[in-house]
Amino acid sequence: MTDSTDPSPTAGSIPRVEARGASMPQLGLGTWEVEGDEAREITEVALEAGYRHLDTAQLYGNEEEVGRGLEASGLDPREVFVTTKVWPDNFPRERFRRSVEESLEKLGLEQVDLLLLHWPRFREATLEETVQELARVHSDGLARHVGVSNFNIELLDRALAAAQAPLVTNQVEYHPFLDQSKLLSAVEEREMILTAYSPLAHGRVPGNDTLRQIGEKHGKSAVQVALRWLVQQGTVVIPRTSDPEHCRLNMEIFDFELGTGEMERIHDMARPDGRVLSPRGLAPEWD
Ligand code: 1BO
Repeated sequence: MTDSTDPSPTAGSIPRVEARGASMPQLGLGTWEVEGDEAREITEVALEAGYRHLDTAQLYGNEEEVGRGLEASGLDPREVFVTTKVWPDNFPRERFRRSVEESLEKLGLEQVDLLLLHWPRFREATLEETVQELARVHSDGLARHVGVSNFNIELLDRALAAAQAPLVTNQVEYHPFLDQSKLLSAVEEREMILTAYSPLAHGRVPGNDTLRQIGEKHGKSAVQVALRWLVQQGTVVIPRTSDPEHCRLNMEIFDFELGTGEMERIHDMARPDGRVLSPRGLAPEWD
């Protein structure tokens, strides 16, 4: 590992998107299902490669390892945008704040950059009560920014109406096989950012012929084309990987541009059954 006096040549090359006072690096490292030493190691690899955005969650069970990777990178934590998410079991008031404090302890941080409600499941606390708890930890300084994940437009509007803090993002599944045009427009109209998780559609992207053909013209892979298609729509993208080479290659998406026809050709790949993640009991009625 290099130390902080020897930054990667690509550090700082990732564009940022701004909304409601937040400035998010447009590419982040997704860490869902990356655990233990792998999570620590890939965090270090990503930061050394130039990533400055890490995405974790209470559910992932890897906040401690992500925090250790961040510490081992030698970077000033203020240079890295860290997101975590509160699991619905912790939405009730008596558990919410304590759970966020535990997340911070595991991450080794005094504050996260972004704190999200992970899924819109409101059993013991209403959406409105939960959003108020989110706003409270924001105003108490535990999170610089707050937002939601997996919200449909109706839930998003209820959250915005209840929130006493700006909600900066809705983090949802988005990739070429899923039409998210309605939600993306709604998020943009509300001056928020859409963060795209599962951008590689759980392995469906790499072997796709259309993406490969488009990539050949640009000297890029199908994966890089899909990621580029997402960032070119103004979204933040958080591909998950535990493979150091993939992690580095996922960064090489800011040196080429897809034409209008290519963008449309990829939009046309969306299918009604394109969604890969919709857990029963957690997922809302999708738009
Ligand atoms: C239950 C799936 C979580 C992905 O963020």
